[in-house]
Amino acid sequence: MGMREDLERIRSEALEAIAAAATEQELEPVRIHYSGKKGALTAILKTMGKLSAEERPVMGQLANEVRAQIETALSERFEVLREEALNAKLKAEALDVTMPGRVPHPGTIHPLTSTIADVRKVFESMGFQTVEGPEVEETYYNFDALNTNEDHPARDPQDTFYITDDVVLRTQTSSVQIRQMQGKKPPIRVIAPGRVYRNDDLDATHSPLFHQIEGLMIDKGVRMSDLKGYLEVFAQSIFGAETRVRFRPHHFPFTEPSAEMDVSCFACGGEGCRLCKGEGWIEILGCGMVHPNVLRACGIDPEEYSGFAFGMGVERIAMLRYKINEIRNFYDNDLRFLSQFNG
Ligand code: 2U9
Repeated sequence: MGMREDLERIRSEALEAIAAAATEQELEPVRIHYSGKKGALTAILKTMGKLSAEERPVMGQLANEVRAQIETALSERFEVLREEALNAKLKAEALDVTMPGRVPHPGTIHPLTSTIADVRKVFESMGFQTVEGPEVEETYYNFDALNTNEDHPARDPQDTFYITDDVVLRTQTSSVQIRQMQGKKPPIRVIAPGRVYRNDDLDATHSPLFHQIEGLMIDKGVRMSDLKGYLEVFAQSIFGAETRVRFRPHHFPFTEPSAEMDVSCFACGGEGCRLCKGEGWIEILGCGMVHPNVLRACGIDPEEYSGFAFGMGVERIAMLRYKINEIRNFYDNDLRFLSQFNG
């Protein structure tokens, strides 16, 4: 067979193979086979020496033409396939910039946390400092120092969780204030928010774990009228400027005299409604003048100093403010409940 036929065959086979390659990876072996250093064209050109003097330039020209055509076809095909691959990749990784973004879910402040924060703010603005203490507490700090002696019913295991004979889960945050009084000289103005524990059955309004905020102010010449003034400011800040307060006599071992404070109903203004059960008044907290025995237990002379104290249940305040009728809602971690509070 002549060289011309060989060159023509290579040309048509090469062009066909180039057109048939569907990817750059398929085209590369075609390039090596036809135009590589050890390829079919090179092999033919090596036999040029055997040609006659007349034939050599003619075949040389044809060979150059075939090589140029194959190389052009290769580079054009490479270009097309590269572009196809790029387009396919772009399509696969397509990003729709018109899609709406995903809304972040930042969570909300728990209603007990926001109630504690609001009460703190009122008292901190009146010079009170917020203090904390242990939840597992010695009976001395939880009971004895608070004038609650050995035979007081509050100490009964029916009412209190005992860890040992003289260690309990605190039943009130007063123990925090006892520790404060022992470590400091008056004047003292503190509030103590935190968890407390009582051996109560769980129902709509009671939980064996709940939260309290207690307050204490000790100085020279602190009187019942100071207690009433501070607590009225508190009530008006939390329940509204029109809120009126009233004090009813009560008994606590750690205060004397003692009282419970009611606020005029913030739902009906005192007319009587479902929230205040027709009373016009709602019980909010307990309070009183710190018992001389409690001051003495803390090394404070009751002849020189006096003070008032108060305590309130955070769940109760939050239930009234947010019109919640089931205490378990606070602890269930159900987002349908929690997400209704935005701070
Ligand atoms: C010291 C001395 C006295 C804190 C007080 C109350 C009255 C009170 C209850 C409210 C509802 C507890 O959460 S509740 O069940 N508390 O009525 N607490 S006076 O008296 C103190 C505190 C500290 C050193």
